Amino acid sequence: MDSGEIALEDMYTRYPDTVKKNRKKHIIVKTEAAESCPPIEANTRTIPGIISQRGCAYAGCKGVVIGPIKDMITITHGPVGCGYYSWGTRRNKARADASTPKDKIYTPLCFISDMQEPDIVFGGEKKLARMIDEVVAIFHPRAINLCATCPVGLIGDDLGAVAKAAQERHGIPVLAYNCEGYKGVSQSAGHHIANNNVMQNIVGTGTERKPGPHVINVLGEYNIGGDGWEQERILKECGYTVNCVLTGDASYLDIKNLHLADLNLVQCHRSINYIAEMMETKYGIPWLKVNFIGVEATNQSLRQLAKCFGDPELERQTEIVIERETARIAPVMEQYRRICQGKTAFAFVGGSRSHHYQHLLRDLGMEVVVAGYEFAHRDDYEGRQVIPTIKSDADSKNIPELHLTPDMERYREPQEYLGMSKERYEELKKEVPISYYEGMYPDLKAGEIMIDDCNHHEVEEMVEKIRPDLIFSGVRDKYIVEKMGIAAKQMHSYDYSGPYAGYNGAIHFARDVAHALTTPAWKMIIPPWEKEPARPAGNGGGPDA
Ligand code: CFM
Repeated sequence: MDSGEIALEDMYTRYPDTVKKNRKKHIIVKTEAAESCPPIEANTRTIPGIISQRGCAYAGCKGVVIGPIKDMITITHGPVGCGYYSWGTRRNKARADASTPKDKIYTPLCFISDMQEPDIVFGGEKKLARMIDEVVAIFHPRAINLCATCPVGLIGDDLGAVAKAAQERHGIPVLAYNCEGYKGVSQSAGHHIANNNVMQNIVGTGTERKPGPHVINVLGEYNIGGDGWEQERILKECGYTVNCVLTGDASYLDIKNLHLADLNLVQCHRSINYIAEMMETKYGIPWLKVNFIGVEATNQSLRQLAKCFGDPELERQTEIVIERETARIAPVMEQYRRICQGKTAFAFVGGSRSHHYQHLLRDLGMEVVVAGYEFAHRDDYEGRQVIPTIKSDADSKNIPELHLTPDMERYREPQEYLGMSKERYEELKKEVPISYYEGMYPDLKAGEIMIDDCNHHEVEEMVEKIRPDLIFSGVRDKYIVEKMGIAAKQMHSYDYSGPYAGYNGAIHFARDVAHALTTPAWKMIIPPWEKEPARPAGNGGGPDA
C-alpha cells in the first residue's frame, strides 16, 4: 500500500459496508505501474444522506451555461430562493460593445416568477406569461430564456407552451429549458439541457461571419474574473479573429453566428463538449481542447492552435507573443515561485478546473496531491476514448440526446475549414489533440489521489491525514478547511479576484496563492471545539444531558 492508500483507509472506516463499497469505486490512487486509468465511477447518484458538493440541473443550466449570455433576459420560473441564490453567486462579467449597448446587458439583474403556494396548487403558467409581458414592455430584450425549477416539473406547468405563445405574442425568441433541479444527478445534466437548446434554437440562425483571418470560437469559457477577456487579448495578438466566447460575455447575436467560424476551442470540456460535438456533426467544424490556465499550458495551447491552420506567419506571430509575454511575467512569477515551491494542494472543483489548475500550480513549483471533481464524467478523468464504453443509466436517459445530421447546405469537411488537404489533416491529428481530451489522469503522478463527488467527511479526513498547504474548494468547504488551519481558495468565484487565465491571470493567481500561503492568520485560528472541551457524553438523553 502506498501513502495515498494508507491515508484513505481510515477515511472509509466510518462507512457502512455498502457505502464503503460504493465510495471506493469513485476513488483512484495512481500507481507507478498503471499505464492507463482504471475505470472510475462518475456521474452517478450521490448516496442519500451524504453531504455532497454538487449542485442541481437548474444551477448547471441557468447558473452556468446560459446565465452569462448578456443580452438575453433569463427568467427563473420558480420560488424566489432559486432565483436569489443563483443571482450574483457566479460572476457573470459582461461589458458593452459595438452590438450590445449598456442598456441591453441584463446579467446583473435577477428575473424570477416568484412562485407561491397558490401557484403550486393552481398552476403558475398564467403568472409566468404575465411576467414575460411585463419584461418585454419594460426592457424590450432581444430574446428571453425561461428556466424551470423543481416545482415546475412536479406540478406540470408547460414551459414550452408558455414560451411558444409568448414568442408569437411578442415576435422575439423565447426559449424554454426543462432544467428542473432534480433532472440528472448534478448540475452536469443542466449543462446538457442548455447545450441542446442553444444548439437547436440559436446557433446557425445568423448569417454574419466576422471579418478577419482565422475565425475561432472559445467554447466553455465563462469569463469568471475576466478570464475570457484575457484569452481574447492573447488570441487577438496572435492573429486570430475571436468570433464568440461561449458563453462568457457572449451576446445572443454572437451565438447566432457561432457556426461561422473555422475552429472551436474547448476550454471547459465538461460543460460544453456537447455543442463542440454537435457543431462537428452538423457543420464539420473541428474542435481543439485547450487550457489557458497556466503559463506553460497557455504556451502549449497556443502552439497547438497555430499548427491547426498551417500558416507560417501565424506560427511566427504566436512565438513572438509567447516569448514576449512569458518574459514579461517571468520576474514576478519567479518571486512568487520562491514562496510557493514545494507546497502541496488539494483541488475539488466542478468538472474541469481541478485539472486545469494543476498546470498553473506546477508553474509555481506546487503539486496537487488530491484532485477531484463534483460532477465530471468518466471521460474527464480517463479520457474520451472511454465514451463508447460508458453505460447510460436511467438518470442520463432522462436528458434528451439530440441526434443531429449534417446540414446539407453548410456542411464542409473539417480540413476545409482549416484550409488543408485530407492527408495533412490526418497528420495534424497525430500532432495535436483535435476532437480529443485526455482527461485528468495522465497528468497525475504516482501516489496522487483522484476522487469523484468527494464529500465533507472525506475532505476533513484527507485534510487531517495529508495536511496540504492549500485547498481549492467551493464555498461549502472553504470555511471548514480554514478553521482547520489551512489556506483555502474558493475556486469557482476566485474569491472575487482574477483573472487567473493566460499571462496576466498567472500573475494574479501567483500573488493570491502566495498571500494565502504566507498569511499567519491560519495558525492563529483556534476552532471553538478545540478551545472548549467537548461536553461529556450524555447521561440518559434527558433535557439536561
Ligand atoms: Fe466548467 Fe466552469 Fe468548471 Fe462548470 Fe461550475 Fe464554474 Fe466550476 Mo463552479 S463550467 S465545469 S459547472 S469550468 S460554475 S466556470 S467554477 S463548478 S470547475
